[in-house]
Amino acid sequence: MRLRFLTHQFVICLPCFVLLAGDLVTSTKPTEAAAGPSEATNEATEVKIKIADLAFDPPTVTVRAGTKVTWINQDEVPHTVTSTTKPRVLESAALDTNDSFSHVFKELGTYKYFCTVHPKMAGTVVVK
Ligand SMILES: [Cu+2]
Repeated sequence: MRLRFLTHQFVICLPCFVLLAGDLVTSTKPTEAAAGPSEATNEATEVKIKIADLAFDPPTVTVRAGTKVTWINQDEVPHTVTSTTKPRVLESAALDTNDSFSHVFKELGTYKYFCTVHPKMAGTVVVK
């Protein structure tokens, strides 16, 4: 009885675990690295932002200069990654499903962007 309960619980949590694992790759990598012994391990070299359900996920990321940020469209409709102000640091083509767009942020600053197809979709990359 007890064993069966545990097994049941495991099955329920497996998809959660997969989702969590996916999130860990994108959002907790810098945090994980921050616990490291030296400054060098503190720098994530790549951060991924998922585009799904008409939103950038996570909507805001904070990275160090030199970080490559990659957006991956996991939606059924096309999206763009476009700076809100000119000159446009970010100006992707329309990304179809599973297309991705990358940019290496070399200069400090706050980079706001949106989707030209769905202007209410907004995101921010903070480089510091
Ligand atoms: Cu869009």
